[in-house]
Amino acid sequence: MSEIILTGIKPTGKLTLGNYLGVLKHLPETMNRGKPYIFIADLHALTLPIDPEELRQNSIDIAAFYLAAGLDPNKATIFLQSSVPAHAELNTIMQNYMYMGELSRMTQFKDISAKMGISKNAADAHIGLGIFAYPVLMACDIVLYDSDIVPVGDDQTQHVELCRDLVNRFNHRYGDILKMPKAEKRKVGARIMSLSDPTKKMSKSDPKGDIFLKDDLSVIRKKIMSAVTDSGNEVKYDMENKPGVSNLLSIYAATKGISIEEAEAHFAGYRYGDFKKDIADAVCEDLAAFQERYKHIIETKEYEKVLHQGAEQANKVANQTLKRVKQAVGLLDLD
Ligand code: ATP
Ligand code: LTN
Repeated sequence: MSEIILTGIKPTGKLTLGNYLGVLKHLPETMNRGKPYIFIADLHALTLPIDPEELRQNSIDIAAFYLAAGLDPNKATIFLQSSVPAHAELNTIMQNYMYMGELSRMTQFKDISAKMGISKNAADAHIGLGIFAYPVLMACDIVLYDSDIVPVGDDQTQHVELCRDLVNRFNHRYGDILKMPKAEKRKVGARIMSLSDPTKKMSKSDPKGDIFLKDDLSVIRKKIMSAVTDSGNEVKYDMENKPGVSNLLSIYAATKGISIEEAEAHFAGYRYGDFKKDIADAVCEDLAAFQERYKHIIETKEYEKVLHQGAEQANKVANQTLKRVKQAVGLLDLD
């Protein structure tokens, strides 16, 4: 069955190995399954403070990374969220159908609020409305394209669940208007942890000695070789007691496209030093080709044409859904 597959990355910082192994590397497979819509969530990037020039550069980088990962712009629609106004317009409608209670329970919002030192006294907090309402816009991104499948890392599944609740609520009230999506999480690589603190997610907006996709290969190798391991000397997957070793095993398995058990079997009897060296070799080999393609795309500015073409296709589809929703809720259609 042909599926509609949609996902996005927000241009909030330099992309990490977590973004690559969790999502980017697997995007080309979506082209064999159905119709992919792959976008740059630039409106979402504004939910936290960001320098305008950095936002522009990060957005170009993500477009180039999508192409470098192997997405074919003739099979996948690749676009900027901000070049499809229907996202913002649907957001204005849908914000009325999501509840403040459910939004305030989202882990991402709670984590960011805690980081900004905000706890109970939200009324005094200098925290933008956008970060609170983040899942409303994300739900709009998803439903605008009648998406069936939303491939995301571990941290985003909660937002997709909220989108499903919204679809249920909206359809219950207005009939069968929105398509029900489903999150798809990878078995291996859905949550790559920081190399210096393997109890924390490897994250581009809160980097902790993490691997960036644009790092020189020599730097990547060095970072892997100095990754935190654990006491003992056995290479074994045990996230609770051996988070460092387990994370490195996940990185290896996700890079090679094998299971954790296969990775464990490969490293049976290895010492930590040789274990890390093998992982550094595997990651560098994979990223070398990816970085070459990225450089070429940046030089030729191939992404410009792709984003124009993508915007045109995305607008057509998104506007149809928006029209359907406007009619359903009772907004006058003067066409
Ligand atoms: P931020 O730090 O700004 O929240 P992020 O690094 O988490 O950013 P996103 O733009 O939120 O990146 O994520 C893009 C995609 O990459 C999402 O599907 C997300 O789940 C996935 N992803 C992000 N970090 C990881 C990670 N450490 N392991 C696996 N997947 C990840
Ligand atoms: N919230 C996501 C980015 C994102 C997204 C989406 C992913 C915005 N809209 C719709 C999937 C579907 C993130 O932080 N990675």
